[in-house]
Amino acid sequence: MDMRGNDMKVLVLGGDGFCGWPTALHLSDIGHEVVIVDNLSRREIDLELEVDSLTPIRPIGERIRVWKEKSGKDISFVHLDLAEEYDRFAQLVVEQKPDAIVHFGEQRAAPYSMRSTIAKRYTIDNNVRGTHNVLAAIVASGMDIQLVHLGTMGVYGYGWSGSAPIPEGYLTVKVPTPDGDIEREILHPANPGSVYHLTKTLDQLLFAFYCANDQLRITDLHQGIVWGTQTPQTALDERLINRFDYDGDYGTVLNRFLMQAAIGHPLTVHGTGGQTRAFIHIRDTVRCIQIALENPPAAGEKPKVFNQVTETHRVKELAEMISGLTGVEVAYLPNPRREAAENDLNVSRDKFLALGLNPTKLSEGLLDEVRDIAQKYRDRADTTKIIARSVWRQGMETAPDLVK
Ligand code: NAD
Ligand code: USQ
Repeated sequence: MDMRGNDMKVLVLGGDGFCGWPTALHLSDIGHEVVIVDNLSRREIDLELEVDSLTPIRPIGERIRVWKEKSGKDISFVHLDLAEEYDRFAQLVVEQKPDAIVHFGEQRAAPYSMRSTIAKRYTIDNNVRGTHNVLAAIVASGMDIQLVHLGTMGVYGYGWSGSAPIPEGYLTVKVPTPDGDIEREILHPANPGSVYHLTKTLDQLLFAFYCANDQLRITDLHQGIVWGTQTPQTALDERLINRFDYDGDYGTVLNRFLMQAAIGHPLTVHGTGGQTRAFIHIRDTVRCIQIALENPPAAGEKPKVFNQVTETHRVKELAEMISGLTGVEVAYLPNPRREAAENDLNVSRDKFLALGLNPTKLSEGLLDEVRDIAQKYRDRADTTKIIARSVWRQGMETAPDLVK
């Protein structure tokens, strides 16, 4: 099948998750044949942490039935562990003959990855083995299958390159030699801030090797923090609703602040709030995946890297903005993480814009999100799960509950 715009068969690994589910629906909506592969481990971690999505997510079978009812389109689901079930996955690839694989299927919370020795080992085993199994299965199939992987802005770390913009994946460096300087293009140095982020830097090396050795076609998307909940497809029916994490391990900063504002909980800034991070709305995430699929690298090219971000903000400024909109106070709490108290962040993001991405602005969507999601489902919140309690090193201090 044609890879540029015409219908493709796509395996969406991790397609039951926060980014994977709306992406599966978006790709199905625009005419691709979608197969979701997921071991439902994210739902099991909710049970382990005794938390639940703020939004009432339905079982995967029901989600898929409702999508068929609403759109007339089929999505299939395979319950499979990418890290543990290599043979089944390799067989699935041969049977399904996908044109492309989109890989979201990893443990993605930095605090969860730091909470215990068990969680550190699980995150490394799950993510690195899973990614390597995907690559090995593509090679073993002998087929030309494009891989799009969700990486993270956190592979670059914060502050490494001073005020220079963070490039899209690669850096040109001068190497001094006795015969004069030579120029080389290298992967941007890795500077992970958690065991989770470390797995994404290891993934990058796996991709570089398999592109060079086996001529695989791989795109690595260095995504910023995703905010928002719904896409046009997940909003079609309440039974298609996307998950919304607000707890101290899986909740990400902006969605946490929006939920906290909706229930009148002080906004939980870690430290001074001088941390600057990159953001993207979930509606733009799904568009970026589509654009990446439509613009694959050629065989033999090194991995194609896009910075998948639309805005950068300081945590403190986000808290002040939401406090100004809602009147909820800002709390400055001990930071449970080891991270720079302050950093600037200047990110190159020209590639997606050049390919037609029209970003959703944070300033336009914040209040809708508070009203339509956070306030609507506020009664489902467990306020004892809000404070972040996973610490980067034993003995670090965390805040007490601030429940009002
Ligand atoms: P999520 O936890 O909601 O979804 C991940 C999905 O993968 C879950 O459904 C989980 O059950 C599945 N999964 C995990 N391990 C698996 C395995 N071994 N086999 C099969 N399925 C497995 O996470 P998300 O927020 O949707 O993130 C998806 C990807 O995007 C992750 O790789 C993450 O690193 C990346 N990302 C997320 C964000 C964000 O803000 N959410 C930002 C940047 C990058
Ligand atoms: N923070 C607060 N208060 C909170 C929660 C977080 O001040 O209540 C701070 C954190 O200390 C950190 C920043 O906000 O400085 C971002 O934290 P986060 O939990 O929103 O994001 P992070 O841990 O970086 O991870 C998330 C996703 C991960 C993805 C990453 C993209 O969980 O999967 O890879 O965002 S990025 O940050 O660009 O690397």
